[in-house]
Amino acid sequence: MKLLSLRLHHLEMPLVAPFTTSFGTQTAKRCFLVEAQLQTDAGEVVTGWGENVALDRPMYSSEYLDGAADVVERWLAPLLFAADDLTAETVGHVLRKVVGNPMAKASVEMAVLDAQLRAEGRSFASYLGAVERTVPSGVSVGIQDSVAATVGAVGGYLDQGYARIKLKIRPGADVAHVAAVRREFGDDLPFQVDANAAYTLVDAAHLRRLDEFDLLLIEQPLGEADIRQHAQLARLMRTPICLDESVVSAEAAADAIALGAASVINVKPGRVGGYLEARRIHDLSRANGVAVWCGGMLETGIGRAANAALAALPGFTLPGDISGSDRFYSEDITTEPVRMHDGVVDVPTGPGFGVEVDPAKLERFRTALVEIPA
Ligand code: OSB
Ligand code: MG
Repeated sequence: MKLLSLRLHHLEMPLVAPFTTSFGTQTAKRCFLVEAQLQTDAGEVVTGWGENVALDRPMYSSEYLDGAADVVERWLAPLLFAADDLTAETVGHVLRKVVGNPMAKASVEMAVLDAQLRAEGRSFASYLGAVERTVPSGVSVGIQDSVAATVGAVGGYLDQGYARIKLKIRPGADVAHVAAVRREFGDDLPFQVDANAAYTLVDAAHLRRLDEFDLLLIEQPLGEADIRQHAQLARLMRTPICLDESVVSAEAAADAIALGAASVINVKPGRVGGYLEARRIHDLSRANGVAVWCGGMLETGIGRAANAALAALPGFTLPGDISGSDRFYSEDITTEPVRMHDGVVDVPTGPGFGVEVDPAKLERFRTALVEIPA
């Protein structure tokens, strides 16, 4: 294929409620969608959509939204336009000289992949070799101001039918909240926590207090670079250690597994540089007996649809952060919102990612449209 045009649609969408993690509170979602037009070898012109998941502040990852847009415009787009024989599988190679910036790379690879699959009339799930038609839907619950509010928020999501609760924690809002949720909702609740790197190894004795609550896992207790320290913490705790921020590539996953730093990995396609690298991490983890699950970055209906297909691979044995559109948005940008029903989300079956951008909603939420010159 040959890339004909590349446009960035910058969006701002209000959240239904503020979302608080150990690194801050978010009240709106800013992101950009990548619209790529390609010409196939048969001469057909096809359009594909990608989504950039970088947050607007560099507090989850060093990559942040405006930086990612700049990288796409100034450094990735020229390489893509210069490629004569572009496929989703070669995007990574074409972009190899640009160091890092996985979220920027993932968003353009995603658009090329969607276009390629649409040209073939093939669904992303079929392309991946997905084996499930639905995937269990977990929800990520933000840090609340009080233990009572945490119990209330969790209860609300369980009433809706979510299959698994992930509670955000930070020092000062951890053991008491976890204990209350366990007490209120019982030992059978699939329940895990996410610290977003808020602790240090010095906190090991404190973190060990979480062991008695039989959590599925604790996600990223320590810093992004602390692979060895996570391995040390894993020897001190019974709760399985899951890495999120630290796993920025298949190589990082291989190191974490070899060092015993993770018995579970949260796979976020954006964080690792794209869906193809995400599948490589799935394959590697599966071969090493490490469980994976699909994380989320408050994606719109586009990213969530793609995540649902990824999570339908056989190694995704734990429920993902694949909640319905209404968990974060009163209105999504796709013609059909992602729906959680009976604790699951359906894996899309249509060509490409199987969802369509609604032009009216796109216009409503769009703050800027950038046409990148070829
Ligand atoms: O750590 O998993 C995380 C959102 C933004 C940044 C980091 C994380 C999250 C979430 C949201 O937990 C999960 C979702 O999109 O549903
Ligand atoms: Mg996380």
